[in-house]
Amino acid sequence: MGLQWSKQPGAQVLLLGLDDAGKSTLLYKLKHNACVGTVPTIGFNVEMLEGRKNGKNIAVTLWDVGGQRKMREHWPSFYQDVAAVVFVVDSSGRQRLEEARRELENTLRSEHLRGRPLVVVANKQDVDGALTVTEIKDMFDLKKICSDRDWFIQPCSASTGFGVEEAFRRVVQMVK
Ligand SMILES: Nc1nc2c(ncn2[C@@H]2O[C@H](COP(=O)(O)OP(=O)(O)OP(=O)(O)O)[C@@H](O)[C@H]2O)c(=O)[nH]1
Ligand SMILES: [Mg+2]
Repeated sequence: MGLQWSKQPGAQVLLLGLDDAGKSTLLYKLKHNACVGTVPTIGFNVEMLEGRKNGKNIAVTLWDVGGQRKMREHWPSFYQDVAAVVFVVDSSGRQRLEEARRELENTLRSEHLRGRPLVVVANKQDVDGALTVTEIKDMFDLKKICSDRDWFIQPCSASTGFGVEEAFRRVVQMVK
């Protein structure tokens, strides 16, 4: 990572996505199994979790970087040594999906992230009328933009906890 001074052991996993997607809510649900009130992230939050892979415990460091437009220009300083990317999407409305798609596509173009696995988290599935994983997969054209990496799309609600553990398990399975 750009932040070598604070580099943590184990797999470094980056949580990205537009502002308001639910990245910090997801992070704290995973870490504390609690739905904490969040404020927009200026900078980043970082938490360590234990995952289980091939019968062994592995340390996973989750970097939750702010998604506001001004913050996105700092995303690339987190790309070095990343084992996997989690891209969180607000599935509750269509208005910002194109913006999210563009940011994801842009992120995946980075040389540092070449071949790194991607888990798209289709968050806010608790909201009535939320887009399904199939709709998001198609809108993002995930098959095409992820032709050179492992990927998975996970329905989730960071608020209720639905799909949260599954998303984390997927990430752990996919890191090299
Ligand atoms: N209904 C619903 N609301 C959610 C869910 N996840 C997060 N939210 C809400 O969405 C808002 C934004 O959540 P955050 O976790 O702060 O979003 P973020 O992606 O960290 O935003 P930035 O830090 O600005 O990038 C908050 O009001 C959350 O309570 C969810 O699964 N369902
Ligand atoms: Mg945040």
